[in-house]
Amino acid sequence: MKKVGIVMGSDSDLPVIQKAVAVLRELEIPFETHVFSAHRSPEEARAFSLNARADGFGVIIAAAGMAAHLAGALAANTTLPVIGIPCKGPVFDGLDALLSTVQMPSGIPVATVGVGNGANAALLAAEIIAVSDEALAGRLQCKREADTAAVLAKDASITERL
Ligand code: RP5
Repeated sequence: MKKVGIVMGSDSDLPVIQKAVAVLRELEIPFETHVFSAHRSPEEARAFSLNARADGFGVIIAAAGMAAHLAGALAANTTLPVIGIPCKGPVFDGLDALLSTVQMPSGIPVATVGVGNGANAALLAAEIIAVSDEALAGRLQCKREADTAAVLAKDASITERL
């Protein structure tokens, strides 16, 4: 199976990445994590992205905050799908990173999930890989059904309590 490459701009983004890692582990998807910054270590970020397809990756997840260039910078050097996770910074509550990540000019797309939503980034990565992997598609379907059952259990519990 293709690996998911997870890149964070700083180790301070780790709490967001941990949500993605939990989902990838649950779905038994191989992944590799790195700290590469579009600003602080641009050569390493570029090399990772340039080599990602040859290195066995199928999707890249990129998490960054503030002037969040990371997802776009990685996308510039690969035709693999890149999923951006905007992270909250000390001001603007993540709106700065959201706009920086989602507002890519035409030609270099970044699929952007909600601020801090590592779980959705991993699920989207899984859905992309599952296009050509029936076993993974089955695990995704099971997870979807389990998540629905959990919501229905909450419905029953609230109705009973109130
Ligand atoms: C971004 O700047 C990182 O992705 C992080 O979200 C933010 C702050 O980084 P640190 O100053 O905490 O290393 O590049």
